[in-house]
Amino acid sequence: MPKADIGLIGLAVMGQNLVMNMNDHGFTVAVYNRTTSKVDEFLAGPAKGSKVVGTRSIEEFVAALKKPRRVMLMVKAGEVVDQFIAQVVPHLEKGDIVIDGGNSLYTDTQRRVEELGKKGLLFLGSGISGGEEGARHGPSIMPGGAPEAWAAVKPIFQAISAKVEDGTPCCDWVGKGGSGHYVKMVHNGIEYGDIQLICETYHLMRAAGCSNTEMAEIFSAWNRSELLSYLIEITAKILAYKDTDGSHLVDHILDAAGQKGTGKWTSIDALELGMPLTLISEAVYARCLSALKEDRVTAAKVLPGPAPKPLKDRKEFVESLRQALYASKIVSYAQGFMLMREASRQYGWDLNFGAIALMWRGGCIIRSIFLGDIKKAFDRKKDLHNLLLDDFFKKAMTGAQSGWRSALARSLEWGIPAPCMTSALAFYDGYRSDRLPANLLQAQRDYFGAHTYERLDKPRGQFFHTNWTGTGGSVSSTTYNA
Ligand code: NBP
Repeated sequence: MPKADIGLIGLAVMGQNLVMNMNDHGFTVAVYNRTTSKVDEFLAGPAKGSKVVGTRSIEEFVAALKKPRRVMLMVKAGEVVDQFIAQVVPHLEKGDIVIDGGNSLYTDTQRRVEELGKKGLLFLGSGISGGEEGARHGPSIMPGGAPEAWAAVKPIFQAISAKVEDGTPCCDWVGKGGSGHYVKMVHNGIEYGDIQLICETYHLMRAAGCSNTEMAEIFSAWNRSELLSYLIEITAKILAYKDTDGSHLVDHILDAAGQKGTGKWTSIDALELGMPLTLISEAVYARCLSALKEDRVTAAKVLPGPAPKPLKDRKEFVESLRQALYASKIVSYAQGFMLMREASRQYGWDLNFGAIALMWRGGCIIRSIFLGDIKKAFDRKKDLHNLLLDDFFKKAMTGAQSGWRSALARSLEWGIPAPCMTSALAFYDGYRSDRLPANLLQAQRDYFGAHTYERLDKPRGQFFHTNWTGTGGSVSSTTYNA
């Protein structure tokens, strides 16, 4: 007799913890894993004494599920997801649901929703964030795909997800197609930005002579301000953490960053959509540059640059860094929401931005008090065009601006790179400029390639070409934007 409410394939760190979370909330979960010995280890270990049903073949796994069957995959993204879909689908019936909870590329999800849809099956691509602890005690869950599947999955997902203070789950319906994985992808991109901003702050504080212990205290204090967030909290703990010999562990860690691709995907999609996602892209490049450790060690011996100078007032500098971090973070989120707004428009998803801010408010790696402020901004104005134009954030930017500029002036003077903070300020100054030098740029394009230009004194959409040299023709190139 089938008895499991849901089945989960993939018993690595995320899968195991999600299963135990579902079990704690009263759901019976059937599990399967390619290496079936892991099923036995799980049943004898973390799942001992639980209602979890272990299975050792796909047939046994599917047979253990109540109808409509809910099959969740928590496996390595990419081909492995397609392989498991191919194995499971022959055993499913119309109306059954397949959920991919891994970090899949949203275009793959889009394709899978369509392919399974043709077979009468409902596919969901659901981003899940919060790492091991989130999976176990309440992650942020971002489901999208076949809308008909949502009602059958909602009770389980909302029960196991994180909750904000008033009990609202950090899980809501995102939208059609690949939108759930898209929103998770942007979440990860924003995470790249947040992490890099904190690292730049740390780099500048260290250059100013702050010790690890002082920095741990500063980040702890900031975690009681508008910067309160999971990433600031763990940064304080990391900076205070001592190795077995009593020295600070952070000083022994190699400065070469890893990455698994979601930041890069976000930047690539921003380029595709023509959105200026400068901060997240800089964060991806900062990881790439850090990974060139050997090159940097060589260059450090050869290339000259300035050195940090002693400060008269370190406290004031630390305060300016706090402002730089806060203002840059606002720009990063403004850019992230700009990207999702454009994606929603171009891909036809009708995303609910307030709901997305709420989903990220708890459970996930970027959880913060700040996301509550973003939610409030979208509550004030559902179709808010840009976060920077909301009164709360406008005021915050005004308050943080002088510190932001002076902190970055120091970074330039001292030769300490702060690519994300600097690009954030360049974006801010560009976004608030009613005139940029693109008039000259358009003239250059028209000069060398007859690419045409629009005029300030003529309606938009009317294009002109000038025979700049007197020797060119009057034929212009076709006008389009890639
Ligand atoms: P992994 O991403 O390490 O995947 C492990 C699972 O994939 C195991 O069940 C493994 O089976 C299976 N697998 C692999 Br690897 N190669 C396979 C193959 N060729 N054929 C069949 N199965 C294969 O686990 P995870 O870290 O728990 O993450 C699961 C998903 O969730 C991923 O998409 C990940 O990106 C995403 N995610 C992870 C985190 C996190 O903090 N780790 C957070 C949020 C989302 P085996 O046991 O037989 O090798």
